[in-house]
Amino acid sequence: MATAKDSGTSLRRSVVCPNCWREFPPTQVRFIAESVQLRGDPIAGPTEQLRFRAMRFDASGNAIDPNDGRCTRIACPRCHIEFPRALLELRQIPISVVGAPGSGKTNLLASGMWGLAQRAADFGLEIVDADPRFNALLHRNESLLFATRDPSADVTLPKTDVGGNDLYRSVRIGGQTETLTKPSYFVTRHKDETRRSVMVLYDNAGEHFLPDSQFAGAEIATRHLERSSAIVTVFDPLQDARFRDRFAEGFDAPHTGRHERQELVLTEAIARVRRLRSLDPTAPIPIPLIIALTKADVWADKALGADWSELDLPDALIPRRKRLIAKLQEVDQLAREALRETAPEFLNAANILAQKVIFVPASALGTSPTRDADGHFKLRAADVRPRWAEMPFVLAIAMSDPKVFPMLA
Ligand SMILES: Nc1nc2c(ncn2[C@@H]2O[C@H](COP(=O)(O)OP(=O)(O)OP(=O)(O)O)[C@@H](O)[C@H]2O)c(=O)[nH]1
Ligand SMILES: [Mg+2]
Ligand SMILES: [Zn+2]
Repeated sequence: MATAKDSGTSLRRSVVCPNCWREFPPTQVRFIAESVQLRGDPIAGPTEQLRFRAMRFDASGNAIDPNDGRCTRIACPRCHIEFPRALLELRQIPISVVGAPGSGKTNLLASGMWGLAQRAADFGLEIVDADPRFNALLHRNESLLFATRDPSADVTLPKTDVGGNDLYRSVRIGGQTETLTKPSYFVTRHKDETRRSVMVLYDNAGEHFLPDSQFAGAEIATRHLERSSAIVTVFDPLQDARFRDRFAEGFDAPHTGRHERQELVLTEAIARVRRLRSLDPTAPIPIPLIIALTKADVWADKALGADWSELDLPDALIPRRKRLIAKLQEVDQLAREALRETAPEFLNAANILAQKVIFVPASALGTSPTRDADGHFKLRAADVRPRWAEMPFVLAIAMSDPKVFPMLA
């Protein structure tokens, strides 16, 4: 097959579909027809190009569709959803982003992945888009936050829909419609390693994680929890009255509804992990849990000390990793202290639910939306100045690779 020949690497023995989690050998992959006449697919839908099993290939190994079109795009044999060709060769690191509505997941993903693209080398990482077409939504959000020219323009990101085509794909399998969450894909490599991996990132509407979710398909839309190598749980301390009173008195910003019991979102997510993977319902899960304490711009100076995000890293790679992890562990302890005082049930839930838990403060925006003259909240482009937004994702990559980061094992 072209991918294998072109890149000089070999195909994996089996691939797991990042959308429906079917495991299949690469030889069963479907190609996506390019000929305009071959429109309509029984599973992907009438506006999609036909998916087919290739019988004919050109000299470079690309499939030839029944109308002689040259096809390079590939899809899953079960759900027929397209995925990047890199998945045929590289290990996946799926990362689920979990959190209550309005906790800050979408802003953290956009700001964090932007920050990681700028500063990957600082953390001994390389990171590139697996194929930008799949990351369009994330890139749109990044561009709005960080490439808006007019400094006073409002760059508020929209709330994540519970349905819709931007983030979800509906397919018809065996007469049933399934709505699956579309991930973003990045190829990552640790500087001193040759092996590359594909980081697969899932965002959802917070409503999908609520224990009593009224949304049909919430379980299917969060089925990535079955495969994730790490879970980033976004906890918004400002949704908790006790925390607000102690560390953010007088805080005034838009709220999409207060979720005082965010530990229930976490408990529900972990319950789904256990159900989907048939794990002991009482034992801590073996998947690393990274708790991103968001909106740190509002509360962290008071709760953790004004120097919480200062990071002076040495040049050499190994001491640099050690220093980074030492700093993150130090801040984790400070954050635990602040939570012990204000939201002990959340701290306890996290400790009981997973074997490896780390708390990391992060500010996706570095500022809160402010009220303008007409009373509406607005986020000015010029005010966006993230701090540590990439850290939860650095940790997710590091904790999925205890060989490279033994200090986290
Ligand atoms: N102060 C401050 N506010 C933030 C930050 N990140 C997000 N917010 C605000 O929090 C609100 C919700 O942010 P989102 O990223 O949309 O939250 P979400 O978790 O994706 O929400 P759903 O899509 O509804 O589940 C918005 O009003 C943001 O402006 C931050 O770093 N600091
Ligand atoms: Mg969102
Ligand atoms: Zn699939």
